[in-house]
Amino acid sequence: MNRTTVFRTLMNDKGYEASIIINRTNITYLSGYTGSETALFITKDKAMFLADSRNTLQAKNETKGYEVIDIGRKSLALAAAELVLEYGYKNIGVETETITLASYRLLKEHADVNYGEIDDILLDMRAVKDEEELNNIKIACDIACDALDHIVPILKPGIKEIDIALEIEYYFKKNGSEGVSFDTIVGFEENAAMAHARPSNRALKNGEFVLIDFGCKVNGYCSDMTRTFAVGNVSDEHKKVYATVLNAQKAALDAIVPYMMGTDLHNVAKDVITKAGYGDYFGHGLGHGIGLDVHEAPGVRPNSTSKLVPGNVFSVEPGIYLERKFGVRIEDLVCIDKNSYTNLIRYNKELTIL
Ligand SMILES: [Mn+2]
Repeated sequence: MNRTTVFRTLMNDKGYEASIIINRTNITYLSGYTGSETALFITKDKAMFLADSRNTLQAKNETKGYEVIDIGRKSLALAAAELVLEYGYKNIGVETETITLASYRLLKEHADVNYGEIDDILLDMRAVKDEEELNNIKIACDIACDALDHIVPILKPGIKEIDIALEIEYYFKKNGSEGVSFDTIVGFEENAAMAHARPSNRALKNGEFVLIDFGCKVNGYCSDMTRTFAVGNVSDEHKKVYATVLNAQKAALDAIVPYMMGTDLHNVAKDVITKAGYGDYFGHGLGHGIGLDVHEAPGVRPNSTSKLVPGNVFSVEPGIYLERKFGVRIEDLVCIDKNSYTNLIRYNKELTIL
């Protein structure tokens, strides 16, 4: 069954006669279209693709099973509202996390019916990867590992954070990926204590940690990995914190069982870090799903209601962040299968002193 058919069934089960899809990732996932500024109108028996003249040709080329409608100079919301009226539907699904208040008001003004949420249907569908999706993610992971091999030789005192980020991004585009899946994070020593450090002109010194968190895209699918390297003689505290993060990451990987709760997996890593005395310095969730978006379902964090089911791909990335000192994070991506899991990142994570 194709994705649009599956979605339609789930949408009908929720009581919606039609849905308006505007989220770019969801549009790509359902229709295959890779551009922007379009919408889908999916009913019980029709699948329509709304676009203006800039995008209609691309839509015809990339989509299958969709009737491409040229909306002229109308806004997408107005064109969708007119379809709601034309078909006389009363219950319409929308992506509440994506639609703007302005678009919602416009819909209500022109077609005053009930609009409800369908976000979870698509998040849950996207969370379970098919073989082709998984293969794209695997290739993206392999390219990222190769990129890391490529830049390790330049991790020497004097190099700047931005130089490393630039080199990784250049490598990605030169070696079969579409480019980065998110802005490359490179943090030296005290900058690594900021989980999402922006690469700066800070030059590397002997005895420091280098945290690199990065990923690329292949056919729209993201990879994401983090490694922390030591350059020269790092202190015992550096080593202790690194060992703690590594133990937490390994404990979490060992604990993965299909159908467990994401929040339980988070707690495995959190407990290791807490017992070592660093519980207050691991503030973020252990992991996140990944696919067409770099952050998607399932959630592997406190209070997540996600169950980790076969086909899920997510990160396992504990970290410890010591303000004004340094930070460590180690991140792999795993895919759950019927009995266990596969680690998609094949890259050394024992402490490497360069
Ligand atoms: Mn991540």
